[in-house]
Amino acid sequence: MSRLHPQEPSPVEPYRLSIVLSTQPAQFQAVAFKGDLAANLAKIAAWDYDGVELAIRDPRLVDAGALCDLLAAHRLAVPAIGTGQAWGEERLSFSDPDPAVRRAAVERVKSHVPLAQRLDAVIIVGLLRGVVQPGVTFAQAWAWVVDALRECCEAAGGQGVRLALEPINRYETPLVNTVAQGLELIDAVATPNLGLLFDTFHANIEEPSIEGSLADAASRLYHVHVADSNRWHPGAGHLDFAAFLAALRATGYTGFVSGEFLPLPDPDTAAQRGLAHLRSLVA
Ligand code: LER
Ligand code: MN
Repeated sequence: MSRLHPQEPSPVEPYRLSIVLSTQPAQFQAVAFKGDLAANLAKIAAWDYDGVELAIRDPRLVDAGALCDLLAAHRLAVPAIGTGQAWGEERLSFSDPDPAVRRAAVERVKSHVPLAQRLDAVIIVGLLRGVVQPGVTFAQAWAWVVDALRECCEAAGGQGVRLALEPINRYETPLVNTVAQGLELIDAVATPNLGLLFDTFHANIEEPSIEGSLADAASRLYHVHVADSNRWHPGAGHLDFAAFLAALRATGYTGFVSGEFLPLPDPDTAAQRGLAHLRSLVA
């Protein structure tokens, strides 16, 4: 299957598919691939994914030259860099009451910019925004997140890099659960290089209509995560991915659709079944 240039989506297969790959050990469960980077990239390319989304806790731990060589050897694009491990492993966040922690979170996001620019990847802000901590009001947490995003977006924008804010379900954070709240935050930050990441798993919990909220996100849709209703691979739950892909197409989105799902029944099977299910719907 031929890979597509970003500006030239095929009318037959408008979606390029990627899968989340962690460059370091991580506790977050919905990442199919952790461990041996070279072996995982080889497998993912052999299955005919078009790209990998890299979950990177700290760019200082990544040998960018070796990584780029491997990606080029396997002809894999990197549509996005995930930053949530800095929350999951280190508890860095934009909304921590400790200013030193907020500063470290902002600096961590800024430190992703050179690699993001090199790979032409968006930087994802998921759980790095944090939660509303005890003793902090929602308004205060929101204001800290606005300030942090503005600073990160200004630093990234100078290098032509975009940030994608991910609405996340209420069981993980109260800060931006829906597309509507995400658009409100984007308006408050008021920078041109901040958009949304739409994740079907979170949307299935939070959005009144998955297709309706996709349409609302359209002009600011920078990246997409797919997992089924049970966070297994697409096809393993009850989400209607044919309707989802049709609604996505209607937005004019031509970016990547990135698998972020549980490695079940095992990572290789999940990756292959998820890819096969999505491709069967657009074939
Ligand atoms: C990250 O992309 C995500 O979807 C969150 O559930 C992380 O906790
Ligand atoms: Mn996600």
